[in-house]
Amino acid sequence: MKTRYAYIWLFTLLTAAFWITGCSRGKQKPVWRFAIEETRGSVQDAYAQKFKQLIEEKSGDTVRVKVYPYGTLGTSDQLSELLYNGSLQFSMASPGHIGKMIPEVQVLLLHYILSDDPSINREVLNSPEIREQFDTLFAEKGFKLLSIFSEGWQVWTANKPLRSPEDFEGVKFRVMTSPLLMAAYEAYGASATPLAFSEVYSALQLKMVDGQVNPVFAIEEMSFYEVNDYLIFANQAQFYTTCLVNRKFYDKLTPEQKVWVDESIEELRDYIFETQVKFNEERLKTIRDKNPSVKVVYLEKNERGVFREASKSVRKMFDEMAGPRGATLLESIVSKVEQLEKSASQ
Ligand code: 6CS
Repeated sequence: MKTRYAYIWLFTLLTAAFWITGCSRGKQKPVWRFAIEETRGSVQDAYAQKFKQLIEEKSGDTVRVKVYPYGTLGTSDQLSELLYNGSLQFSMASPGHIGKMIPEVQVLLLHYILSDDPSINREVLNSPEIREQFDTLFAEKGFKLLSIFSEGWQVWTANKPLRSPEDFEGVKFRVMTSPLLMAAYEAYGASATPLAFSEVYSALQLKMVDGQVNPVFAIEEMSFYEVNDYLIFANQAQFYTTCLVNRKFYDKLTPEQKVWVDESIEELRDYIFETQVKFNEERLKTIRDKNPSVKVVYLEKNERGVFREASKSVRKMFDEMAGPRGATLLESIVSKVEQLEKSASQ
């Protein structure tokens, strides 16, 4: 752990030195540093690589984007610190981790709040009235929110089927580090254990935890299917992440550079939606090929209904943790989902 902190400090110092020497001489091509919370080949990597390609093209190769995959700089919490202090210019920040710093964004972790239809959710989370609320919350912490996007359904993995809250009794279940996620799984009867992403595989292997939750592509990428042989789809929530830029850095960009960033983010919207669908479908096949003893369970409507009921108590906790602005955000999301579902059914 000490080594990790020392490395982060060293990275910060080297970055500062680079900017002071390189930029003051005005000779170096600027490097925009972009950290992701996942490894190469992941959904976040696809996003960052496409962003790199678009920025480098739009800038006529006058700007370089360097992508740092998970494991090269630190945990999600450490990436947020580096983004905050300006050592990184861009970073992914999942609500399951950054929710400790901005409690209101934990709204994206609540179960059975959004629609079963991911394209409706996409519209909801991109609607101006909801984006405005998120934008303010991130801006107050020194970040500019560039996008919120889904990485697919959150799928439970364990060594037994989890079809009811009774099945969760006594199950040690790994969650991301947000307190709301702990409450969400404790409401189902599990004993929730917050851990960094990098620690999950060994925790499962050493039986410190019995199960965890992540999208299919991440279950494949992190090899969780080697240590858990049930994949359970309860469609309780999708995995959402946010793409952030350091606000001071963005504010100092030239109008032209801001256009490159804004246009690239806009162009990434459809690309990443389609990419995550493709990755999750393909990787489910890969998991089945690599571990034929994996069993995939899709919960029935009535089984999901039981979890839906159990999840309701967590909304009160969210109100307590996230206060009035969190409550307003939740209300806006729920009513927008209702409105869009209604018009889709007409
Ligand atoms: O479970 C986690 O901690 C991580 N899961 C994904 C899919 N992305 C980043 C996050 O940190």
